[in-house]
Amino acid sequence: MTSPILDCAPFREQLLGIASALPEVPRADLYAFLDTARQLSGSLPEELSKGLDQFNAHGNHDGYLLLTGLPVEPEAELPPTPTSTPTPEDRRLLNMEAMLALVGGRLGLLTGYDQGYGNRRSRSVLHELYPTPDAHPLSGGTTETQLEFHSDLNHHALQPNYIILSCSRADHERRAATVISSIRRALPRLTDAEKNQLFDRELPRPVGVTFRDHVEDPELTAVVRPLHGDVNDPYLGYDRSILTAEEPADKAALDALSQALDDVAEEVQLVPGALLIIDNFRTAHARRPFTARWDGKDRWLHRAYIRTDRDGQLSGGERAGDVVDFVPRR
Ligand SMILES: O=C(O)CCC(=O)C(=O)O
Ligand SMILES: [Fe+2]
Repeated sequence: MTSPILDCAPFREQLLGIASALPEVPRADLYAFLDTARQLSGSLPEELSKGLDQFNAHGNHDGYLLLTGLPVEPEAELPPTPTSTPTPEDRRLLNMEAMLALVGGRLGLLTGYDQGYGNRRSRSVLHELYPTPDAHPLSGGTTETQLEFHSDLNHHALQPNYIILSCSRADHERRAATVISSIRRALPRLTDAEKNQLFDRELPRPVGVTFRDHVEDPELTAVVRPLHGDVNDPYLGYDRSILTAEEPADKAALDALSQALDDVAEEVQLVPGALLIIDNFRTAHARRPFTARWDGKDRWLHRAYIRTDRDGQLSGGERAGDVVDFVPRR
């Protein structure tokens, strides 16, 4: 089994050189920034290009690719970890934002989704994840509670293929591991009966839970299929905090899936200079609790969602930087 970890320390200087050709203020003209990143991603170091293309074409057993040793700024040169959104439009490009855009540009189109938690509406393409004092309990801004297993936007018809998280700062105590469970690893732990029960089984998923004030109809539901796609190599649609079933057979099969995901969970510690690509169709992810200190040095990740031309995500004419409305999966 090939390792899901690729050490990029040998390419640091080369990557810094490529990043220096990117616009200095990414949010001043995001389309232009992302177009340039996409072009430049054609000339990434060969070993990195190969690893990304291979992962994009076939996925892997672990459901993620972790790049380490990327050229993050020295701690003293980083601005303080943000404490509120939006990101100032004139903030200069950070190295780990550049890495996110280059890697994402190689894989597909960076895409924003109209979403939010409570009244914290977000339509951004380049996200920031940092501790937030009054975070919605299902958001990445949480700290003291575990963020439970989920795949991002699994009830969205245009669910992104990949989530990329790049790290400028880790949490002080290095407790905030990202946890990933791959359906390719979990599937052999399910019986045929459980797999049959979950495959293409349509479970209603209330939309208002995370899209509270952005949908006209508060009763609106989407449909989530816990296993779907290719019956021999299925995709996963899962959210431990939200997805429930009424029928005993569904409940039992979901419990078995939940246990299997726990059994195969792998922890990834995001440290400065690390970039994690999560296969959002083949995994569920979670995050361990940690403690924020509010000293300007808290955990700070950059995140983007990537669409590819697979699974009905693109219909032609889309650009990196587009923001899509909420479309419930049916
Ligand atoms: O903070 C992390 O490591 C993951 C956060 C997450 O799951 C999310 O923001 O969707
Ligand atoms: Fe997530």
